[in-house]
Amino acid sequence: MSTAGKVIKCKAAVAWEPKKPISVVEIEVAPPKAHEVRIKLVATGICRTDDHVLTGEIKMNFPIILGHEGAGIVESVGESVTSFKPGDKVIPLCVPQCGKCSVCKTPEGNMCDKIDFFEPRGVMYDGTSRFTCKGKPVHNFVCTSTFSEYTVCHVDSVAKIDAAAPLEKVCLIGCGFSTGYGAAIKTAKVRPGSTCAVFGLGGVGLSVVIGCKSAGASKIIGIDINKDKFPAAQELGATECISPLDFKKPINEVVFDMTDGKGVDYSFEVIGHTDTLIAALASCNMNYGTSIIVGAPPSGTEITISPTLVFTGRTWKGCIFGSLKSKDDIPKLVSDFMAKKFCLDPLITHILPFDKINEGFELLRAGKSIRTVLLFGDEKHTRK
Ligand code: COD
Ligand code: ZN
Ligand code: ZN
Repeated sequence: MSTAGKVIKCKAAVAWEPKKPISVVEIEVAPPKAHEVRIKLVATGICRTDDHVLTGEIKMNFPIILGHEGAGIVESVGESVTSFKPGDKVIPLCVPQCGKCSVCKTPEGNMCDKIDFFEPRGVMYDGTSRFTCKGKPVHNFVCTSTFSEYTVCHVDSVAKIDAAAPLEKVCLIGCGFSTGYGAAIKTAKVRPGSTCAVFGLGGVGLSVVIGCKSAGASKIIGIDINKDKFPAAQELGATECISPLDFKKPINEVVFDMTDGKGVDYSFEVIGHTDTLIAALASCNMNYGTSIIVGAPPSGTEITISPTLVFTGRTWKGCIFGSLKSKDDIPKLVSDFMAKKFCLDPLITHILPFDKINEGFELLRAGKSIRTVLLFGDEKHTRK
């Protein structure tokens, strides 16, 4: 029986307030309005940014349904939707691409005016939510909310992807993979034969490593305080891995020692700490090095640096979502994945049924997982 046009009752993970576990409860998902699509999620990853909302480091409106790294199938479409139809495989976009604002019209820009991250409202563009729990509205998260069996997205926040794509893998292209890979390929534009240092080897940092390697970097130094991350980093292309805890001298000096006193061509900060931001900047060549801020530092933090660090010629830049134009670039990345240009398996350390979402967060907090993928539905749930 068709569910189009009807309210769907389904399971979702609702975060009621910061610093509390999320609970899987029954919610109501309203039908999509004009220019919106309702999506049945098949899989979703858990990203550190979801955890940052739960810890209160990133401020959002509660109650909220988090999750922004999902993939699913269109269940129904609202009025005036012509570019999607029921049955299409899609990835919700945490960074939208409306195609009309000045940023979307700028070739290099990707922070579309419709982004709901910096001054979040947690509702659809018309100011209302499609989620309720026992009749009370629940906020959405960055226009995606993938921790729900069904979600509703505006067409500007969804990309249609290859019908043959395995959703339980390409869900990572919805955030972690693209954020890191894009930072290397699009933000830094890593050159063949160059040297790179990647600070932080979580799912996003490892995706930076994949990007550096596919761009032809000759030396990729992986840096993390958790040595359990090193085998995956080496499998993906890191030529050396080091822990700052093993050295008495500052880690940027160690990086200089490892590059004949030159510093790397490109450094990436993929942790979101102010001290490692400065260490990453100081690790790249003082004249022609580029340092990329990938990790979002906690709201309200400030740093002080010597201007000489940049004055001598270094470039310091940041990126959201790897500078990718989401609606244009996500389908292309899925096609590249299908063409085996990169592999996502090493990033997926755990697969759990959706109900075990809190276990997935515990694995992330304990540093035991790179990515946990939560599966909705009846697929075989196995921990890798
Ligand atoms: N020195 C070295 N390594 C460290 C240190 C340190 N002082 N502290 C922590 N680490 C390591 C941890 O051991 C861990 O391996 C890694 O850093 C961080 O990895 P995760 O698994 O916690 O996090 P990721 O990889 O999922 O994401 C990290 C980001 C910082 C990139 C993420 O939280 C973020 O800020 N994203 C915002 C950027 C963006 O564009 N987002 C788009 C939508 S989310
Ligand atoms: Zn736009
Ligand atoms: Zn994310």
